[in-house]
Amino acid sequence: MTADTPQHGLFLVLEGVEGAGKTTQAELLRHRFRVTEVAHTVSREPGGTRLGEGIRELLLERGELDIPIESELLLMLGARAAFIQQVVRPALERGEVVLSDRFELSTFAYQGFGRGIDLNEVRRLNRFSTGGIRPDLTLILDVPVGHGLARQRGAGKEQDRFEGGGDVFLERVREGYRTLSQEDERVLLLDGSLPSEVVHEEIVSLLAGRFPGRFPETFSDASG
Ligand code: Z5A
Repeated sequence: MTADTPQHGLFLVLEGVEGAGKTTQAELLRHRFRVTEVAHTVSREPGGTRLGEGIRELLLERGELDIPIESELLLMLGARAAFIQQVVRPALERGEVVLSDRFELSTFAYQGFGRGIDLNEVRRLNRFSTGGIRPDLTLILDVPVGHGLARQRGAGKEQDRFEGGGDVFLERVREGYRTLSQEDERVLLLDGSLPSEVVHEEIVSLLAGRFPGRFPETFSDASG
């Protein structure tokens, strides 16, 4: 949120290493928002806009491209500027709940802790791309790296550039997330290795408790 932009909606983010269950939880929440008539926008990063989906394809599917880590960072942030301007800010101004599958903590964890780019520089450039809009709450689904990768293999997902970085890289990313969760009260670490339905119910009761009056009573009662 910037000083000159009233933010009426609620901005929520799911984070975590590969296979942590972000997409699964985003879909469960999308369903819950729909059945309880909570106005919402669910999206993802990189992506969510035409530009962002184009950048996503470049970064994730064009393995033949040699992308320096500085370019990787700037591409993520280029996608983010469009995501904020075209998706997040308008939805917040409409008063909706915005739920994003990944956002700025991914950049801090992957490009900062993982790739080793100076974290202060990453944060500075990130602020430029977001215009200062920040999530009200970020939930990190924490799972051991091997556990998440095994889930993805089980789902038949092919390796992308980031998984190709190897276990050491992904361990740094996971540790990065854990460190970041200790620095900001708007960032919480959840156990993502529990069954999906259990994680979902924990998220729902956490949201209802953290933002009283923001969700209808049916939100915590609706059976998934
Ligand atoms: N990236 C970056 O470097 N910097 C940035 O700033 C941003 C991103 C924004 C985006 O890919 C890549 O971009 C990402 C970081 C980088 N790196 N990679 N790779 P992505 O977000 O599309 O990729 P992902 O994290 O690999 O997403 P994913 O495969 O979709 O994982 P997920 O969403 O966390 O998991 P899922 O799809 O919900 O579940 C995976 C499987 O596990 C599936 O079969 C589920 O049914 C199963 N699952 C899910 N939850 C459970 C539980 N609780 N128990 C058992 N099984 C489960």
